[in-house]
Parts: sequence; C-alpha cells; structure tokens
Amino acid sequence: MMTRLTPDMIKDVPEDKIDLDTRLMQAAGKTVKGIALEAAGLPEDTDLSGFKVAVVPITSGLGIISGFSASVDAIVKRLGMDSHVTQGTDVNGFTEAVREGADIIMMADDNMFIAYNVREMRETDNSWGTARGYAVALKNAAGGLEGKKVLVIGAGMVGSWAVRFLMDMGADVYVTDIVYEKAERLSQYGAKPLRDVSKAISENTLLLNAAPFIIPGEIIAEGSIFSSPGVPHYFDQVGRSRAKAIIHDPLEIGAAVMAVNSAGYSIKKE
Ligand code: 2YJ
Repeated sequence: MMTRLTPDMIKDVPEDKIDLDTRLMQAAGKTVKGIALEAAGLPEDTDLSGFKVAVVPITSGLGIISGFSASVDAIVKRLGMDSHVTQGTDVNGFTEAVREGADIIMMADDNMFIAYNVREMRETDNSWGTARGYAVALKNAAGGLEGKKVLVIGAGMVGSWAVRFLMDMGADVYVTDIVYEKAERLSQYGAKPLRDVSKAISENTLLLNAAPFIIPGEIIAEGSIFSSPGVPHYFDQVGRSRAKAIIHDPLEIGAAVMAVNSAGYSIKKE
C-alpha cells in the first residue's frame, strides 16, 4: 500500500519551511544534496546544473494533489538543477517536456512516482529512492553500519528495498511487520524476521521506519536513531525525548534521490 500525500503534508516543502538541510546536518552531517549524491554513487562535488528537469502534473486516478508538482519542482531546484512544471498535464505535459528537450521527466499517479531519464531511457522510482536516501541518512547518522544491528519496520516496497541497501552497507538487518509473513519473505535478502513488533522496536537503537505506524514513545529505547520515511509521521513527547535523532520529511529525500540518481545515468556515461 502506498500512502497518498495530502496538500497539508507537503505545504511546507516548496519554501522549505522545515529547513531540512539544517536538520539533516545536525542528525547525519550531510545536506539533502549530499545524501542524494551518496545514494546515487556520485562524488560530493558533482555539478548538476546542466540538467533540465520537467515535472508533469498527472490528473488520473484521484487526480492532482495541490502543491505536489510545485514541491517536486522546488526540491529539484534546491539540488541546483534547472526545473519547471509543464503547462500541460498527463500525455500533453509529457510531450511538451520531450519537445522542449527535458533530460529528466518527473511524474506521479496514485501508484507510481518516477524520474525518467529521457536520454538513457531509464526510470528511478520513489520507493527505491526513498529507501536508498533514508538508508544513507541512517548510515551517516550512525557513523557507519558495518556489523551494527538495524531494525527495518515495515516490509512493504520501501522496507524491502531498505533491507537490501542496509545489507549492502554491512549491517546486521532485522525486519518486523504487523503481517509477520511479509517480514519473513525478506529473509531471502538476508534479513532476520522478528514476530513481536513492539519488542523488536524496544530492543533496537538503529531503526528504519517504513511503516504507516505511530510508534508509542514508551517502547522506544533511549538514544535511538530513527530514519523514518513512513507517513503518517508522529512521535509523541516521550518518543522525541528518548530518541537521539529522528530523520523525516514528507517528500524531499526520496524525490531528491530520484532526481540525482536519474542524472547519474547520464553522468556515469560521460
Ligand atoms: O500530479 C499530481 O499532482 C498527482 N497525480 C500526484 C500523486 C502523488 N502520488 C502519491 O501520493 C502516491 N500515492 C505516492 C507518493 C509516494 C511518496 N512517498
């Protein structure tokens, strides 16, 4: 299941009122761009200014989310890329983007949110980008994950990508889900499934929360680091005081990784 964003969740994104870079610097020592570059396997000093990005509003299904295209556009601009929202929507907007020479086209319906690299004909999707960005953020916040226990909460699309990335980072990965069988399936990637969700959370201090689950503060261990893309996002007073860091934003880290990874397909060919 994919959570649908609401205008209220993303209202602070275009103007960056949450000041994500400052928060990420405090928690992980990197900016959004720094995390996205690492996630895409690109050097820290990569210049992205040559890329033309078009964001296409999509009306199908439940339709336009007010502020969504503007948020993606602002996120891409903050990475130093050239970006705009197309005038047309759907196929009209896509055609407009191709004709004006966009390098990367970003668009989302109710099920998929992709960045499409027009020249390389390759797509990067939001579940991949979100998992990768939040795994890299957790790694930086923890000072490396080699040999460390990490718990992934939620064995959906983001959780299952996160398991693979965390395994690649050398972590000792555990996974839990309210539907145990979903967690169990991720043992194919080397993660160890845990049946008792609350116990698993209380016994771990490095957590990647990819579940639409409000975690009660009483079960959070002192000094925990949460990399938490899951929405709804809410930590109570007890949880916030016990956690050492809570990394979260409604859209930006995932979308930034998508855009930068998409650019990476062209850069790595040069
Ligand atoms: O173009 C628009 O305004 C809409 N068609 C955007 C739809 C955005 N898509 C969603 O909210 C998806 N359910 C998933 C987004 C994934 C965010 N992590």
